[in-house]
Amino acid sequence: MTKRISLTQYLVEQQREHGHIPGQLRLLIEVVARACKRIAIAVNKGALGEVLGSAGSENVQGEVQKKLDIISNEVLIEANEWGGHLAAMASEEMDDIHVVPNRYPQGEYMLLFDPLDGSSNIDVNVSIGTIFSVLRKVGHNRGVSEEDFLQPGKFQAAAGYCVYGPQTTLVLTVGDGVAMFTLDRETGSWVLTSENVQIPADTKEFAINMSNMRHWDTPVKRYIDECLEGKDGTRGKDFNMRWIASMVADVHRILTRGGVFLYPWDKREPAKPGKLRLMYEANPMAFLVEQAGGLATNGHQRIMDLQPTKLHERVSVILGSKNEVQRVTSYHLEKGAETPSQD
Ligand code: P6P
Repeated sequence: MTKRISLTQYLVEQQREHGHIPGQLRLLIEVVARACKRIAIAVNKGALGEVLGSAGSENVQGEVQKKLDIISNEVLIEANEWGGHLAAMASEEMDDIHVVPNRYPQGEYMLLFDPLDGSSNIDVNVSIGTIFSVLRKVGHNRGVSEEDFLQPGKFQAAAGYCVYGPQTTLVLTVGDGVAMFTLDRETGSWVLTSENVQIPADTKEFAINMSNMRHWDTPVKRYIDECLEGKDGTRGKDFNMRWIASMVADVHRILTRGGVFLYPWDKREPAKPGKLRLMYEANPMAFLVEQAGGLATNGHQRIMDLQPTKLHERVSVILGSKNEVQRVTSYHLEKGAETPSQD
């Protein structure tokens, strides 16, 4: 039974025992966690809070922004600007990076986030979430540019998400395993409810948007066909399918009970390597999944080894139970790199 301690106590004890959560990183995580509580309150209001529906604008991806996308983005920016722990921020909802204003001290870290992932689910009351990634600032001058963010995911100092579902749960790694904290609404505290999370190496559950089947590359088609053949086919077992169309919710299920998640390159837009964004979706989720014993590749190589070239670049994502990700990746490698691996 996991000892029921607060997020603060967990971070203090992790620093005391392992020494890799410096003060500024602990402050960053606590500020992000507090911001997620505020986002949860806005999300939970739903129609009562006049926060549903479209904001009537588009983000850098050309996607219609929901009101809650913008609210969540503003909550994270305002919460993190003044603390002295950050040099700059980047968000799915902002074209350019947001450098900490000169009226505040700059810190050692840079924060990237998808403030509210799964927006298409907001108005239909399905789980959504906030995804965040923490990088260390390179160099020690005050100037920060977009290029400073373009670090492979393996250099992340921390990563996590908050899923706004039946429970509000914060999932976090600082490079020493994965811990989960459930929001106690009576006290307003994040309470440790799971640590050293481990993804089973095998699974009977895959997550992919089946409506794109006719557009898939052959390695993905081969893998899913084998799953659908069930116990009479080459896999010798039946599979189940889940697709919530909210990456945070699908990844949370995989961290909790195993599975494999695929959002691969497909032929709809051949020049695009995938739909999901490398810097603030794939990299943080890959960090969490690997810390929980799983794998995360783009079909050809480890996602966290990819050298980013653009802040909002997209990537093909295959992540989850180790043995399944290895199988899908081997099918891609057998076929050769026909599809672009990066933007
Ligand atoms: P589709 C949500 O918009 C998102 O970015 C991820 O959270 C999710 O996994 C994916 O897109 C869903 O995409 O094409 O199935 O709607």
